[in-house]
Amino acid sequence: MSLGYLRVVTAGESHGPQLTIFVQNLPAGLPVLAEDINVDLARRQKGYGRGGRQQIEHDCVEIVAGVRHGRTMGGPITMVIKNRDWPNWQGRMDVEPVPEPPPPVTRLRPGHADLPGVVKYGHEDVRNVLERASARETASRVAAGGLAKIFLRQFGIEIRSHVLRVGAAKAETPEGLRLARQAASDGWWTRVEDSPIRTGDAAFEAAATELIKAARTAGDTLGGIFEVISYGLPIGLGTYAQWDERLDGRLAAAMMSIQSIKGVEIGDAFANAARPGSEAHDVIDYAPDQGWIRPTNRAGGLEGGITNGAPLVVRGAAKPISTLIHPLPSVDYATRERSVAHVERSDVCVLPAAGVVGEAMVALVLADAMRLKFGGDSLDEALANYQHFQHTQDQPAAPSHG
Ligand code: EPS
Repeated sequence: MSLGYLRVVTAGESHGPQLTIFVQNLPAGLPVLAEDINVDLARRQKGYGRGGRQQIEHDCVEIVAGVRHGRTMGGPITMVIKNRDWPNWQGRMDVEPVPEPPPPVTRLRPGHADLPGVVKYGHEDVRNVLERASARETASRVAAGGLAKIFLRQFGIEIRSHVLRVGAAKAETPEGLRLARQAASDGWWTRVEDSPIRTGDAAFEAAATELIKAARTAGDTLGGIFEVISYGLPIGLGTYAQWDERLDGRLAAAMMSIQSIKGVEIGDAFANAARPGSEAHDVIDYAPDQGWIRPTNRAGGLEGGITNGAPLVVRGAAKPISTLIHPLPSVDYATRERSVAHVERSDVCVLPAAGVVGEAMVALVLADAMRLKFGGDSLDEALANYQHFQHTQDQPAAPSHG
């Protein structure tokens, strides 16, 4: 992924030996410990509705380049996550030719990359598609996003996520959660981190758990919606000046690139579409001791493609994942005869994990926007530039006598 300035490349197959992650253009001097990234990798692995694979994996990164004695040096950072499932796939996923290749996967799964993937790349074996299309790759994004979060934390920026919907079940969220980082919300976020659905709403947690249980029994899967809220952002990230530098567009692209995510909402986008303008926008106020005040945050923290100082609110809608234990009608790619889709071990609902991946993608976009705005080859230089800009915000413009 190439954003404006940060570069992130991920490599690796779901059942290959390892995932490899490159992140380029973070400043030198950033304090980075593998254990800080591992916290997020563990959060991504939790959640009710995952399949058997998560019992096998215990994701942790090894940082192999770009960091010395716990600080970045300014060069590309390279990280590796070993696949613990790899030994079970030897003979089937070897890099070298094998004397007896395994039978190919040929029964196409509707909704997966299987059909367009084999046609596009000229493969005979759907496994050559599904190994890379797999959402296993999201572990790499969480590792890259973990670095971005460490960078953002230096500026007091904090990113949270929770699940708003699983199938037909919907969460109720507390008043004020999207208005500012408030101590009153701490209890909510603690409950989210402890919840197997990643919600603070106990009734929703129970309803979602029942729905996932029923879907598993039926051999079915469930989608839903998660929300990522970023607190502590300065005014001024992104720009209206060029279409492809608007932050809304970059966030939407990053979110839509997550496997299974088919819709993105910023702030109250869909509710605003049904409101008159007088009820859709956030009025502006100012107090010398508080700065700019927005009593509502329907815009979700962005105006004109630029952060406006309010929390950034981004939602992702996930389709139900496409590997069904009770498979849909399909066609065998080798024979072109009607068949049912290929079945392999998979998850029933990935919403809790998807929110953690969403945090990572938002973190990467925001870290990129911070790098573009404040620059700096070292963290100290970036912080000094940031503080200078924030200081200029504290000064009311001189009254005009013209
Ligand atoms: C996935 C299928 C399952 C998931 C996997 C994504 O893997 P497996 O085929 O090994 O059971 O568990 O996600 C992960 C391994 C992960 O770490 O998130 C798929 O087809 O997308």
